[in-house]
Amino acid sequence: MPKSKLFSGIQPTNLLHIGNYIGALKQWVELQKKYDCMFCVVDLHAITVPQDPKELRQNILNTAAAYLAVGLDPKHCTIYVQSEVPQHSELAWLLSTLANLGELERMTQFKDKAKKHGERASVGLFSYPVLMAADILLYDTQVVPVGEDQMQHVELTRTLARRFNTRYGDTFAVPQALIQKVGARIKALDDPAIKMSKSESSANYIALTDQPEVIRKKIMRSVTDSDKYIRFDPEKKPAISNLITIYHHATGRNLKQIEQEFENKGYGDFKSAVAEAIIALLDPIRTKIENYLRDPSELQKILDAGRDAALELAEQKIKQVRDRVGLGRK
Ligand code: ATP
Ligand code: LTN
Repeated sequence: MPKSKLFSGIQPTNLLHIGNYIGALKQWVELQKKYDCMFCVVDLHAITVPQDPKELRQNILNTAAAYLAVGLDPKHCTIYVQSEVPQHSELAWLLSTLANLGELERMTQFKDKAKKHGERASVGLFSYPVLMAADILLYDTQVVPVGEDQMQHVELTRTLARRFNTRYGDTFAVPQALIQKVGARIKALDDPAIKMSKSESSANYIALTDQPEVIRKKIMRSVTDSDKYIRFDPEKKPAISNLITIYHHATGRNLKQIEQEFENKGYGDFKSAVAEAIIALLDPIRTKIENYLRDPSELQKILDAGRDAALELAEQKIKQVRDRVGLGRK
């Protein structure tokens, strides 16, 4: 039996953070042996909001280095940069002719980001989910591991796949999202009402490359809830529940064990334990990222091979799609 196809990606917009790790990368590492995986650095998605070209180039390498440092193994998966495989853009255009304005207007990520950018929000930000659908459908993907915030985009992808198949004949597999239960959405350290995000201020997140002192400071300064108990209750105690979730992922201890561990202790003790657990988790990852970036030749080789493998698959698929739609000449 061939393995099922899996696709996922992260935008190279800034330093990756523990939200990205818990919500995405950690799962990827576990999934890479079970599925036939493509892990993409989605730079075309990153430019839907303004990016500095020099920083973008660096962030592409940083993101790829993080993929490898957390344990993605190019023997088991294809790691590559989205813009180096132009078929993504072509398929996005073709799918955009099937997507309608109403369904794109309902996307909550667009609504949130458009609010921030107002009249200057780009058309690309609006059609972002169509490009994401193209990424997924280009490889006949069956499984898409993402955080909860991306669920709506995967739903749209399914709709577009079915619509295309109905109109032009069976062409695309209809993919499924794979969401992790605890920690699908890590919250910002300075505001548990919003998700941890690399596009916000640095007090909001812990980057995979943050030094131990920085991690300690950020956790000790993170907001807490009104009473003094360490209890998992995301409704009434969103800040502490968020730290418990992070602690759970860093140590492997379950929620009950964690509540018991801190039953008679205060926020100070709890926060120190969380900080030390994160430091222990990130120490080897940070060192590996630094090593890959110090001499990027190995990283470059892996990305070259990934690009070539992706190009071959993408070209086969796009030929089939052009043919189904009736584009060009025979
Ligand atoms: P940005 O804030 O720049 O838009 P981001 O930090 O949300 O970026 P993305 O590149 O959009 O990161 O997402 C990469 C992956 O990480 C996705 O699978 C997404 O669902 C997941 N992810 C992002 N933020 C979180 C979070 N706070 N908790 C859990 N998963 C997250
Ligand atoms: N939109 C995603 C990143 C992304 C993605 C994809 C994830 C772009 N293309 C395809 C899974 C599959 C995000 O996390 N913001």
